Amino acid sequence: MRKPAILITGANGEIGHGLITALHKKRAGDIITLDLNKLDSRISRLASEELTGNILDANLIDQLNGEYEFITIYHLAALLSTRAEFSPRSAHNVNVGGTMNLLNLALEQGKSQGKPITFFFPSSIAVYGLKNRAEKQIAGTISENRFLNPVTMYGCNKLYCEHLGTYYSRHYQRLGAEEHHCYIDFRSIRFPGIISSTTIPTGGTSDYIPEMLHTAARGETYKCFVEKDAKIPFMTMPDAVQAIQDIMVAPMKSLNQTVYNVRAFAPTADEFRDKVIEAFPQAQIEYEVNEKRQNMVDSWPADTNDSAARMDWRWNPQHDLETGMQEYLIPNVKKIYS
Ligand code: AKB
Repeated sequence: MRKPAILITGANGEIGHGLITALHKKRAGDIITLDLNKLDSRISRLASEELTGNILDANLIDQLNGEYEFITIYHLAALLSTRAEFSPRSAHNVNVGGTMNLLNLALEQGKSQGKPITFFFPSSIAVYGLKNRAEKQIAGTISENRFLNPVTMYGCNKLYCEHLGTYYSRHYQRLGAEEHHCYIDFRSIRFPGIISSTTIPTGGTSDYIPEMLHTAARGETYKCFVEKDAKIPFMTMPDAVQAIQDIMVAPMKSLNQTVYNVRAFAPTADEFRDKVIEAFPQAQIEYEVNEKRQNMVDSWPADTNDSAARMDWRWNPQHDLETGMQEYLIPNVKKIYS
């Protein structure tokens, strides 16, 4: 008999840490994790089974299909934007090839269980592409259907996988003899930059904000790789994890789309710097701009419109910049680094 379970790929990543903890607390069911690296000791005890392996390993995916009856799949594994620009081909293989493997696993599971498997896919503001700062200025706050011209491999991957998920969910094999059945209930969120008090991102381009905070808390000098007026949306990790849980429990009929923007605040690099210095007056935060990474940030929106998420599944962030700093980020990073 296959065991009912939840699957989380990329479980050792930043979102993985927060999501496992939240699902375990909620007693959501047995959690099976799959990651290239062994799980961090802070979360490994929360997993019912921890698999160290590669989402590109088709045999491993088949083995999972044979052993478990997945109720929900959280497919978090991905190479982030900066890392992807250094190795576009492996980013495509992991981000797109890996997602195809997990969508096909969900399809097999849905067919054998005779009902749709709920599938969560973390997308990103990187799906948007603005030509330059002037267009970014004019565009302002962007809703889901505009400026979908990604200029990074990561952005291309995320946008294509959004379409793949919608295809598998709503249009799979439309010329097949069989009438279309929905075996995958695909739900996706376009995340802004995310700031965690307990983990630091690797390989992203929105990393300048969490790096600035954690470096200051460690009492070290931080050289910010974007301009003072660089601006994109952000949210705290608890809000990111809450957004995932909220969209995944929303009734299917209330969802008018498969992909949603979410955001909480959008400070410039310098506005965030001021907040960090308020909390750590000794902090040394300088600017050493990396033009190429600056261009990537310039191609992303200054802010996104999340009214669809608020309407369809009552998304509502707990933290704005002030409360995010005072109630969550500062107290926790002070505890960690003191
Ligand atoms: C990145 O910077 O690559 C990610 C993202 C914004 O999707 N954090």
